[in-house]
Amino acid sequence: MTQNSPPGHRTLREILSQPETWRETSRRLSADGTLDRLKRAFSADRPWLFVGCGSSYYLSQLVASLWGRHLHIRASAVTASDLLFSPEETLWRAGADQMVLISRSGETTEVLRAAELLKSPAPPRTLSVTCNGQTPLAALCTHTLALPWADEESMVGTRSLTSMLVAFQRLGLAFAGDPGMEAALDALPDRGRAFLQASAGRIQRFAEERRFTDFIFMGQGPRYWLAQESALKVMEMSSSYAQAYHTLEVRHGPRAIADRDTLITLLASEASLDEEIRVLAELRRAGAATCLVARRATEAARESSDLLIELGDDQPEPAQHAMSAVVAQLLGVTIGIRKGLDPDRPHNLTRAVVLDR
Ligand code: F1P
Repeated sequence: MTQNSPPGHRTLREILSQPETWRETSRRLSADGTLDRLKRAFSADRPWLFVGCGSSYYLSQLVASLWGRHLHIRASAVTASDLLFSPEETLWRAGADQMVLISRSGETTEVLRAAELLKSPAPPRTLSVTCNGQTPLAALCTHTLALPWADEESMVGTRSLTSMLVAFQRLGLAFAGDPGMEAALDALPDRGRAFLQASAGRIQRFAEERRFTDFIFMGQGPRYWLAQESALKVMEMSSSYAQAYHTLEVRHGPRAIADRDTLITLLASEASLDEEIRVLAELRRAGAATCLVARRATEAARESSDLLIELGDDQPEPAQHAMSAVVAQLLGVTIGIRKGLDPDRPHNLTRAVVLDR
């Protein structure tokens, strides 16, 4: 790729390549025995602590939430900085002796420091999950799960995050089998490709045609962490102001910013669909534009949204999170380009935060 490629070209290409990286992730992890190896080294019966920064922190929270909710594996997550600043309290709260350090680059200083801290006095079982196996992080951990095929040329992480999510979903299933979820992850690459064919153009056109200055992403349960990741993508790629809330929390103050310059995106969950759509409808009546990502297009879903993205209702919900994450990636890259920015080279960002040590 030359330096002269059009703005956002690389990022967009990587966003659209995700179904293939999901396929590769599932194929490699079972073909090379990684899942069996990790299943033998770690335990589903002991608590886990996930650690990361930025997108890797949101992924940590998302996976901890999904493992607990669907697989009954006890897991929690912290930022690397919280572990560094208050290690005793953090480790006591988590009660974990299996640590997962997530870093796409494997170079983020805070994560490296956290891995160093965990080595003493008694080294626990530590798993580094990264898209670059040849990093200092891997050297500091007892085990490594590397997904180099999912790494990006771009600065902003897109397919790396969703592919690490698929890897964690596969690992969770290795511990606590769920045939329905296994089948849904097998089908995910084809579903993802069909989803992009049906929805990518609609999301891009919507983001090109409408002008927004503020963005709110809403979700409940695990989707709250997807909402955080979504807001970060829009911030990074389009230098816009984006926030994330638990859906029903938006009534408790944030709705004050809802007007015609605000885009509010709901990542809806089936269990709370009616309640969440009520919030979305209220915000639309307050003047905001609304985007709804949901399993099915009910009448209320259609009435409350300017852009409705359907995921399909014939797959388990956790198998759809990777596809849900793509919506904000496409919004971010399209809005960044429309604002005259280059999402391949976001303002003030580096690929990883590497500090003087
Ligand atoms: C973590 C991270 C990214 C963010 C930014 C700085 O990177 O916070 O999520 O987009 O570019 O670094 P990593 O530890 O996952 O490599």
